[in-house]
Amino acid sequence: MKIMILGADGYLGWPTAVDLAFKGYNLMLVDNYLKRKLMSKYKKKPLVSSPKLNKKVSLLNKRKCNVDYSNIDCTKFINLNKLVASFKPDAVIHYAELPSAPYSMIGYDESWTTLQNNLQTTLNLIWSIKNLKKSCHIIKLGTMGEYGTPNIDIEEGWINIKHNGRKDKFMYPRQASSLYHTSKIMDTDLLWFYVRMFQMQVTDLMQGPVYGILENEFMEINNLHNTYSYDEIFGTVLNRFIVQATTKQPLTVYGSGNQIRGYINIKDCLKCIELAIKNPPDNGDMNIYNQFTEQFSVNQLAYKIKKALKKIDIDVVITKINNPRKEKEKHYYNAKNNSLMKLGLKPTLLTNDEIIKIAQYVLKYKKNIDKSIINPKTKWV
Ligand code: USQ
Repeated sequence: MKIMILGADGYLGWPTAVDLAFKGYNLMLVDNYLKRKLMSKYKKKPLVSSPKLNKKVSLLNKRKCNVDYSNIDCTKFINLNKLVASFKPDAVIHYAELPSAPYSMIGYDESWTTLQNNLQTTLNLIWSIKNLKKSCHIIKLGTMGEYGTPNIDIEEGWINIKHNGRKDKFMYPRQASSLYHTSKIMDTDLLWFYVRMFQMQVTDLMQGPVYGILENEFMEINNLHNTYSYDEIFGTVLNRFIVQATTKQPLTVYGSGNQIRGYINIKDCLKCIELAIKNPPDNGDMNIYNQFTEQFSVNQLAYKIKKALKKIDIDVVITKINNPRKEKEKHYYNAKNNSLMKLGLKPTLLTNDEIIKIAQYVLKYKKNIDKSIINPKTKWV
């Protein structure tokens, strides 16, 4: 099967490429390094740096993988259209979006860059696939944050509504709390519109905050690490907490810490991607799956880390700081996540061992940690 991965240099893109390459898929990796450029502009860096795709791909192909790469900018339609027409993918995994809520809230330029990059890439992909004149499954990484924190159960993508004696099925209401998350809502809407217009095949994976690293011998031996971010803009909460804990800094719980999210280990994210590849919707249909395995409040997460790391003699301090974001801190949260399990996902739960494994990885590269980039400076209002 020929698979194109947009955003193949990133935290999820690169491990996905390694995973699928060793499973024998024929891959085309695409990235224009926008995230690297922004990280360097805002003086942020990942825990361990890694080479660009040319080097990474040549190492994969030395191991008999079938992988090519291109560093085109997907916001330029001509480039993406040409690449799709020549590679003729059976599926495209679309990660090529700016993923940071804090980045999108810095100011006008950052909000526009997020909106423009994310929507233009999605629209260009839709039209490139339409021009291909062949069935091609778009697998788009969405986000649980599109739903926000409604006072009712969160369904998987769709909801049946009964109104004045009649009923119909609609997309579940979406109400995000950052411009980034709002750009993902607009993405979903675009895809759903064109599924109806062009009979496309789309899977939208509504992922919660992802954490951890892919333990992979090939990546380890060749120093081709995940881009594990821990800074205030590009790091997600669990990865940040582990870095704070291992450098003896207090875990920064924003506000009351009662905000609940659905979390997922990066290893499970890769399993979900393969399940999506193997279970495409019919033409003119859109699968929407909630991609998380467990729900916790930020406080519960912080205490889990404290408890686990005590076992390796790390004393964790937890502190509550003024919430730099505008989000509900006390709310109902009950999101469904049965679909991926029904397809075969066996969740990797956040056990003490899993937390310790991530901490041991971080400890190995402790000398690289820049403490000055951790504390939140970006405020929503
Ligand atoms: N939080 C803290 N302390 C921190 C950092 C975050 O308490 O030091 C809190 C936040 O206030 C929030 C929760 O932890 O309530 C999650 O924050 P996050 O930064 O881990 O996640 P978020 O900004 O929502 O975005 C991340 C990814 C994004 C993905 C999303 C899934 O950056 O790409 O779409 O997780 S979800 O949150 O379900 O929308």
